Amino acid sequence: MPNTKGAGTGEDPAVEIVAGNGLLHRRLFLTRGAAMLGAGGLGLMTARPGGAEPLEIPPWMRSPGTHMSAYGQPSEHESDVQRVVGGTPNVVGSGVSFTPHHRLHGTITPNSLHFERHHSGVPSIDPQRHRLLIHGAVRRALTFTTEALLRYPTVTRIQFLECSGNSGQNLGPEPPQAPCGVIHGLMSCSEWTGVPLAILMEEAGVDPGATWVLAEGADAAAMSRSVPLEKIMDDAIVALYQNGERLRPENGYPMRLFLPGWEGNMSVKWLRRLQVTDAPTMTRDETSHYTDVLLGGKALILTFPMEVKSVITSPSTGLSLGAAGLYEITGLAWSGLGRIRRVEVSADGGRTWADAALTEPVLDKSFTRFRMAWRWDGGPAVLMSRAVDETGAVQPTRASIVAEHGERMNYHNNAIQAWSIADSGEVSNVYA
Ligand SMILES: Nc1nc2c(c(=O)[nH]1)N[C@H]1C(S)=C(S)[C@@H](COP(=O)(O)O)O[C@H]1N2
Ligand SMILES: [Mo]
Repeated sequence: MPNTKGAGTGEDPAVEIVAGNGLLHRRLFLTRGAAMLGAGGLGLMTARPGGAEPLEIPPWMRSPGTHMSAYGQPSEHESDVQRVVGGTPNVVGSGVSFTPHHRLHGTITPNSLHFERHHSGVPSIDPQRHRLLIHGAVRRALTFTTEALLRYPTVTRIQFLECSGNSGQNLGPEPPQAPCGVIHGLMSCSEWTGVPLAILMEEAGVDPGATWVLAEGADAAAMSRSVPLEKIMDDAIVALYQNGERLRPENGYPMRLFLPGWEGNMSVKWLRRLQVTDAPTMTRDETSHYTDVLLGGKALILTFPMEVKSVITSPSTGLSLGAAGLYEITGLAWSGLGRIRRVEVSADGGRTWADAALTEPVLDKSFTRFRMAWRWDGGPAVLMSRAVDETGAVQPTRASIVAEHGERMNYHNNAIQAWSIADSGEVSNVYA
């Protein structure tokens, strides 16, 4: 791998090329980085060396601004940063809305932009009438009001939620030319606060020999999934708060099951019933859907974790590069099996790779933001990212997933995403 100080840049010997087609050492983002970007003549951004001209006094400085507001809204200049809403033809209330990751930064998804997946619309639930029942193979069945649950001890964790259908479009024969947030927008990351289910299960007294729990939602679909008791007792919560405020109706108000790292479908929203059993119930949602076809027509069922994955959110389709020069390549990496250990980036379609900088904190089963400095020479490039998690699992190629499952696979696509940059700066989705 090339590792030559200053090679090819001609300006600053500290600018170290770390891989083909202009990838620069992540040191650029550390202490000296900022100064170097200006001093190095890398053509970054548009800041002009300061002249002596005084700044104008704009209209908004000439009179006081508007009043306080009871519930804040984004700037009117950002009103086009929205979820992309899609429905299922002829099925009332069924559909998805996608988080516009190509317009966001950091790792926390604002509640108003959290993705949605509903099988039968968003129920309008009166929290006073809602009940959560724990029953089945327990010493005593328990019914909780919302008010009662709000008095239990809670835990708070920053974790992602990803639909197992996320990125499924990329398994089709042609790469979809849609924004990053539409191809990969069935995932979001929030700070979730809720009651550990272990506490509630201990109160109910689980029978020895019980191994599974059926979770059912209070929507018109009564969506339900079977969850191994081990997961319920490990890190499952009944989530009540999302990024500090009570859950939004579309994300499960007044309470949802939240299963860190597992396919989104199992985090049953509007949770109303947990039945302790000694086998999976084999509900509609875990047999007809959410199964992973294999070549030859067999299918895997009950495949729970969302495995190691990453995606470059900028640059990505729909965004266009301007002049040649220095760019920040940035994106998200996550794993349902633990922390992200490493993210590598390639600018030459996977021939050479270099380590991206990971933004702290790198949390368990959470989004991790990565950054890579890139000097675009104005020619064609193919950008890719490849994540490794703390179990050592490496994000696979699309080709390896297709070899195992064929192109009829819909779920659990954690393949490497490639974005092609044309001379014009236009970005498109390619299979590489
Ligand atoms: N009761 C109920 N729970 C549900 C669903 C649903 O339609 N009904 N959708 C599931 C699916 S497929 C996913 S991916 C996640 C989506 O959660 P979100 O809408 O909060 O993003 O919720 C899951 N829980
Ligand atoms: Mo989903």
